[in-house]
Amino acid sequence: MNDYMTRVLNDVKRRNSGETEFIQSVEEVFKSLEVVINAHPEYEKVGLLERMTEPERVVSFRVPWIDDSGKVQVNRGFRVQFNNAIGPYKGGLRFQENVYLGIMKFLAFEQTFKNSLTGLPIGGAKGGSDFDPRGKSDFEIMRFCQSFMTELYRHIGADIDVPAGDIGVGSREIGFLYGQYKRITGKYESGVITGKGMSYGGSFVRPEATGYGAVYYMERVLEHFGEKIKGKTFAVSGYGNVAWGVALKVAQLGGKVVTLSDHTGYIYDKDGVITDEKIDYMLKMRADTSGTIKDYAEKFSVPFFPGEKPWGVKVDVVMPCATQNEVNMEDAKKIVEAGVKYYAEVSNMSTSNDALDYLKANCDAVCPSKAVNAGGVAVSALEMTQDSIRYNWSADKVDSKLKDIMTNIYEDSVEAAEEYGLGYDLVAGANIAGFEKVADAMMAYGIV
Ligand code: 2IT
Repeated sequence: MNDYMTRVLNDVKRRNSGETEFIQSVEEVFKSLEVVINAHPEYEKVGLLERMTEPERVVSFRVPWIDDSGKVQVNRGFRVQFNNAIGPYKGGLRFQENVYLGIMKFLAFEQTFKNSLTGLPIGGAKGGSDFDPRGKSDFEIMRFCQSFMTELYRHIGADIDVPAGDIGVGSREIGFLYGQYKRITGKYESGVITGKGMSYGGSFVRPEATGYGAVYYMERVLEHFGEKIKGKTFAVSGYGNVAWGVALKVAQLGGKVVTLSDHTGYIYDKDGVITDEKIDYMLKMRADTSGTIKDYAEKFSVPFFPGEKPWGVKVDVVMPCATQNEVNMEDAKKIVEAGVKYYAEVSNMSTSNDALDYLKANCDAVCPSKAVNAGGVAVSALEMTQDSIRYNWSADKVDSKLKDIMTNIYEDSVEAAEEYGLGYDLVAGANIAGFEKVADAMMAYGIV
């Protein structure tokens, strides 16, 4: 890394001490950008990287709510508005026990580059809370969401900042959040949040979009190697919305997902998660937050491996779909040993930085989350468009736009890496292509 980048990185480490995920994501992006920064000495003169690595605004707030037993509970809420150079802030809300500022900042930083890659006019943000939705009643979830929105509403708007879902925030939570926003503001401003139900301003294909988009991206990668999804086996982690969309699209295209997992272990289904019954069962498991992945093993009589991750299973493609840092160096070695050729992160920053380098050196293709999972937020941006014209496009129309967007992301990434002499490097290419559009806009604005 050159002197300028080393200096900025050291400042980031000092200023965000203890926020390991955020520092990790900045380091990962910087590795790819050295060639670009070397070619553009004007960036250092205007402190571009210093500004790009400092969020424009961070809001942290108290979320008090009352549980079913009448006890007062308090959680911490966040919204990190990282960068709105190319459009209103946009990014999901995550409700999970481990949420703290370091996770919010890494997700908002990644989101900035991801949203740029979609080619659509959206800036980067993320929010959430350390609220743990597991085992909570619907009314507890509702009271929490209402309290959360009672603070958040003053920071968001259709042209300001547009939240959506992430881990722990699905259609039920989006409904409660939007209902409270509408009540507080007295406005029907559907473009203020995405992932809405179809009866109140949602978009067809938004629930499937992240998983479908990831598989469309993988189709392009396989095409590059003269291969197809048909007949391929996939190891997937998680069993939530993202894993569900992947399983569904892979099955439609004649491949099969053979593993699913959660924090308790993984299941191996050699016949594949391909029937409607199995794919619908994933939705049922997700709705019932008290269950675990073992329920799938029992229901369909397949093996369950307690306490283990699905890395090391012999498959053609590995797609982590659960959470950050779910593939570390030890896991990466198992993946390579199993002869896996294609590795695509679907969950944000699925891989530790050393493991990502190791996989890049040993697999035919390694695909970064900010490109692979961008279909979710891309369809969110299409939802915003439909909200603004007060008209719904058909599912086929949204799906075909999603496919085009994923193809463009793939091609832009390939070209960006080639332009800087890096060869077929989808990780560097995504970082460079995502960075360039944001950088151009920031250069136009002067020092802001
Ligand atoms: O990580 C992500 O891109 C999301 N959780 C979706 C964000 C969005 O605004 O749809």
